[in-house]
Amino acid sequence: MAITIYGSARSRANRCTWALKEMGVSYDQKALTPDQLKGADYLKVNPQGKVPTMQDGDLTMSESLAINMYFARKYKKLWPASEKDQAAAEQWALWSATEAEPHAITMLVERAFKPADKRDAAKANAAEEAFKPRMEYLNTYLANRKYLIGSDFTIADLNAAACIAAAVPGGFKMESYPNVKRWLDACTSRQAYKDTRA
Ligand SMILES: N[C@@H](CCC(=O)N[C@@H](CS)C(=O)NCC(=O)O)C(=O)O
Repeated sequence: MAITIYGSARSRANRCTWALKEMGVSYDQKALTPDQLKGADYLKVNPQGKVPTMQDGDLTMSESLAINMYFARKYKKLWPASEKDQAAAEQWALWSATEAEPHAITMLVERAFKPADKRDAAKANAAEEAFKPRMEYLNTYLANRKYLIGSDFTIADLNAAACIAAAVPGGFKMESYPNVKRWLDACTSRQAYKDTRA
């Protein structure tokens, strides 16, 4: 039975379809209108009324980064081999979700998504200031590394890049963090990423 991903390409569902494309796994994608997102039918699938949700047989999951780690384990793709590196992949996913993404999303929402007259510049600027030390940390970490774990692109890179990339259309100047920029460019120039966003 095919995997179903609920959520459009403009939502966080695109990071799950990015992972599936990297792994060569087919899927059905169901985009939802705002009404459907909060409608009774979808609330039975995900009572939070959020996307993405993933269904694989009798398994229903939310949380995009956890969904991607499920895929990596299940298909044995992009999943580091050693227990130590698997722990690092989980560490990077949690760091991305808690330390990086909230600030990146705030910049994106307050500088690009909202209509111009509804944007809160002070909120966006505060998010930018909070994001800077996180990018400084990542920039130092990546100084002598091509990817986050070992020498190959893994699910850790995919999850972190998906969260951090949102800062760029949010007006964050990644050029000030050259190692992050090099790494992010390497991740987002992958064909599967481009296909997901096409
Ligand atoms: N931590 C969740 C966040 C899910 C989330 O907030 N998704 C947004 C779309 S990108 C959503 O469904 N928003 C609708 C709402 O909050 O009502 C994840 O990574 O999957």
